[in-house]
Amino acid sequence: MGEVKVHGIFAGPFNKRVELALKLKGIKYEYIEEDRSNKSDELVKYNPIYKQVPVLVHNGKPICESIIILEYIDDTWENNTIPLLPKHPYQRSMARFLAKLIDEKLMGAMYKVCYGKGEEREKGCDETFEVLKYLDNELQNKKFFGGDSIGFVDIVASYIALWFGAIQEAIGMELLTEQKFPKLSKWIDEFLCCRIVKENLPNREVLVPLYKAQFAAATQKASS
Ligand SMILES: N[C@@H](CCC(=O)N[C@@H](CS)C(=O)NCC(=O)O)C(=O)O
Repeated sequence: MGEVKVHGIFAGPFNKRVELALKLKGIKYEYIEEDRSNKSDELVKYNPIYKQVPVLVHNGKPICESIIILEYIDDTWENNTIPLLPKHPYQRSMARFLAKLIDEKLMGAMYKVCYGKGEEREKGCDETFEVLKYLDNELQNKKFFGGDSIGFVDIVASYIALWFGAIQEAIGMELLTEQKFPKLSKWIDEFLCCRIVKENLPNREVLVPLYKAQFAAATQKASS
């Protein structure tokens, strides 16, 4: 197994993906909390371009970017557990496509919803609905995106299960409703009920004030 370390920040959606994957695989790791305003020398050394968390350090070698780290974890510890990514090449590609859709399209759209005004914000809402609808259809009658158990896409989509709801509450908008997205809503309930998820993700009640403060600071900065 070797020495495994994860650099993260409290309640960070990207490092929580990595931690969830390690927990699901039963890999022990040391967690190193970073301070966003005073990043450690190790973080800057390990991720010199982006200087962001998460960084996974395995036997002294750093790996950056949450999705790349998830694939590394799956490839490195493949013997002892259910794989995170499907084996079939087409399904693997689809899983990677959905992960990219969440990270680029959905998060980009939510940025417009949170920080945009007027038309920009409306565009953000439309784009958000488009991705959520796609994901809702993608679930078909499966319990998880990965089938009967949590897989790669479920871990990436933990952002939707938890952080998305907290952001909605913080900005006072309800975009993901059971009526509009019944399958995705059911998936959120199933996902958040899993022991490993409950034990390792932060409480929504903790996230909402953090986002409220973040949005209030951005509004104040924009108006000053
Ligand atoms: N695409 C990256 C995003 C990582 C990211 O945005 N990390 C944030 C924390 S949630 C960060 O380190 N922010 C600090 C900064 O940018 O200064 C990934 O998937 O790992």
